[in-house]
Amino acid sequence: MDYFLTDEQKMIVELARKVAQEKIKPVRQEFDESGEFPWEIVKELSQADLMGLYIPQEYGGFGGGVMELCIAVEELCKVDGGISLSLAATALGTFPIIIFGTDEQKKKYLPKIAKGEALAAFGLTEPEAGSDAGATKTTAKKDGDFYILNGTKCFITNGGVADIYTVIAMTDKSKGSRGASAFIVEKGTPGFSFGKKENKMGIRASATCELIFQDCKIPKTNLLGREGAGFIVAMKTLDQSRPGVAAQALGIAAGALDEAVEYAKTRKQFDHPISSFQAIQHILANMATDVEAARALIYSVARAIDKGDKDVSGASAMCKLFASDVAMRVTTDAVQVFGGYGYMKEYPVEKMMRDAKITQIYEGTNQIQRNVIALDLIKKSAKKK
Ligand code: COS
Repeated sequence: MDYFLTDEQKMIVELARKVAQEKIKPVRQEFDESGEFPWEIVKELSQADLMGLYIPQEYGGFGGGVMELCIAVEELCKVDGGISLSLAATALGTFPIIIFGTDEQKKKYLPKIAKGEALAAFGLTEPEAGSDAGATKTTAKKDGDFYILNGTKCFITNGGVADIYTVIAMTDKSKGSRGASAFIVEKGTPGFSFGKKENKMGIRASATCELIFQDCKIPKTNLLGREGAGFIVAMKTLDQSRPGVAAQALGIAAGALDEAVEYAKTRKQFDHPISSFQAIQHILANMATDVEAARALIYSVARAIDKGDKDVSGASAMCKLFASDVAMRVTTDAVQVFGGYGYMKEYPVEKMMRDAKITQIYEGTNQIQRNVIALDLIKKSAKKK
């Protein structure tokens, strides 16, 4: 289908495809096995000017939006769903600064991120505050011109490798989620260290680790938005970033579909390529329909966000819910089309299936996405009356 991308967007797709095919594909298996962080690919993404796609031009970025981010992530994830997270997770950590940062904060942090000189990460999740983001335990106590942070964040993508962290902490526990605030914390700040690096099922080339704050003193100028607005900062950030996770899922699914079609054309059984059997054709047809439907939804929501639609919580959650379920179905079917070979590490589809799973979990489980969609639906129906 032709989604009528602009010439600039077509160029982004081409650039991302080139990096994916020439730089990522040859090393994807190696990084999956080692679980090392792919610094050499971050360099390639920076040199291709892909790290600043969604950052405004006045702060050194390309000046695109969620759509530009999504098409790049999709293209990269067709080849590898983990390596390109250096870009997508940086976007998640950067959106709070773009949406809520002051001009000074933007000038200080965005140009470095746009050039690929600094990665970012988003610190919301805690051992006891996953789906229940409002149950944050990390505290930020005001002390003159500073805040003192204490607590632990877990499962933080780009944890340890990022230089800039946007972190949610409680400034007033008595107010519940209205007592949360958002802060920018720089790597190297005394009292800020990293804990366990996670050994994951998939997206193994992305860095995931704990953030530990022990009397970590940060200037009050690092507060994002106003005190008490941290929960809203987190929710608005997720509204904007969930289409990016959906694009990751879409890329993984589209990559698996391509692999399955190629394999079905070459694999012979009963003297015929298995692509000639209707049983296989129907699997491929379902996979292709799923992929196209996910793409259509993601592109339309990304375009709506970029055009300034602020009422996107439900639609953004739909993107992630639908595309991640598609990724799981399509990659599982790709393994099925490959048969026994699909289960083996010599072929890429088993990794795609492992990489797909996380998209149903992070940035809110799909159960949480359904809650968000349903609440939005009910709220809007009440307004109509
Ligand atoms: N935009 C603006 N405001 C929002 C909002 C959004 N997207 N979502 C919620 N709010 C507001 C609500 O309107 C409410 O405001 P009032 O107090 O003025 O009524 C406030 O925030 C609290 O909302 P709610 O009562 O719905 O909060 P809950 O504690 O019930 O939590 C969910 C809501 C479950 C949606 C939230 O905790 C969530 O998104 N959890 C998943 C978090 C997540 O994605 N974690 C993954 C880690 S990040 S990789």
